[in-house]
Amino acid sequence: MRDLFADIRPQLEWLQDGVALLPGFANTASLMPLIERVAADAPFRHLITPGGHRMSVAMTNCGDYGWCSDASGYRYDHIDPETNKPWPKMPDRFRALATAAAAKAGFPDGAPDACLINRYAPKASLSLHQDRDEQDMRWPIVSVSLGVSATFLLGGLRRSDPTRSLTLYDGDVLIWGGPARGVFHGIRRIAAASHPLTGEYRFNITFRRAT
Ligand code: MD3
Ligand code: FE
Repeated sequence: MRDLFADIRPQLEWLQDGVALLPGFANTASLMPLIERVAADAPFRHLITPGGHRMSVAMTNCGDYGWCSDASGYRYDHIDPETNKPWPKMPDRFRALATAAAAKAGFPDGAPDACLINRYAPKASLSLHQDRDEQDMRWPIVSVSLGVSATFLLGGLRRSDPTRSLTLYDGDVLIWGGPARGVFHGIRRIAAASHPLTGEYRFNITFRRAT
């Protein structure tokens, strides 16, 4: 019976408690110019972790708060430390996408005030971590994948919990709420590949409520 649906992607799939996938929900072709506009004012950069490592993922932010990392630690800041100016405004269409996706997964209220944009070149990766720098854990995290696909590692609440991998494709949107908010997760080394929209890159946009 199940194989009859093997060629159909559902509109919303619960991957586990608190994790919803909206396959291909985002119109990435229309999002890409908005990313470029943000990056024109707040260029992508490789942050340094508190442990002194240069991240292989390049990052920028838009919205009222941006995620920052340096020798002193992780934080959300209204000011971009590279430009000493506030982060670029979050495009209205970014906010509309994030709130629409959250509503589909059962979060009808609230809106993001922070938006982190990650850029992965071939061989870039993001090691297993939790996101715990946000003050508001009621609104979920909404993530949007663009361009080259990636292998996402989904673990549990403890670092030692087993992980499962899933492939994230261009346009996929994930919503992480409630019990899933604190799970360990990461991105495997990106393979050398090409996508018509982004070339060799993968982009990921995460929407959060930082305050
Ligand atoms: C689960 N980004 O920016 S998105 C991150 O594809 C991050 O760039 C990855 O992990 C990326 O922190 C993964 C999916 C994601 C994002 C945040 C989460 C999953 C999450 C926060 C809590 C639990
Ligand atoms: Fe994360």
